[in-house]
Amino acid sequence: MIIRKIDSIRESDRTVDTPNWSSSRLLLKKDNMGFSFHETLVRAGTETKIWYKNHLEAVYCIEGIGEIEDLETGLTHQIVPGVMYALDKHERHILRGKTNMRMICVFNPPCIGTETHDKEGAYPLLEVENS
Ligand code: 9YT
Repeated sequence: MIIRKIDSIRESDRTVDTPNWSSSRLLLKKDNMGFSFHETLVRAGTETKIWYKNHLEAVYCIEGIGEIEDLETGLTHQIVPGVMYALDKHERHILRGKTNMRMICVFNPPCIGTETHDKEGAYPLLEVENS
């Protein structure tokens, strides 16, 4: 069994910090669960264009208000606590934080630890565990 507290990883190499968001990765590939499990804090007033072409992601909002614009359909969905979205078709999207938001995110295949968005808004498929 794995027990891990968010406070113990916020200042560690399991946390990736960017101007728009910070992601603390509670479970990574090396934890051998078949997925990675993150707490993502999205900052108020930010807009992030994302395309997880190599991953599936499910996101569950537990705090804050924002929206996701699906660039495949042109539809925009409000994100509030209790709303989940799943990018089951690798949809390109824009995530906007109206307030600070706290989201729980699951990635398949699992992240290995250091991934941050490339110029397409994607994470590469990394093979080597480096954290
Ligand atoms: C919601 C979202 O995709 N934000 C970017 C960070 C990502 N969730 C992560 O790596 O935890």
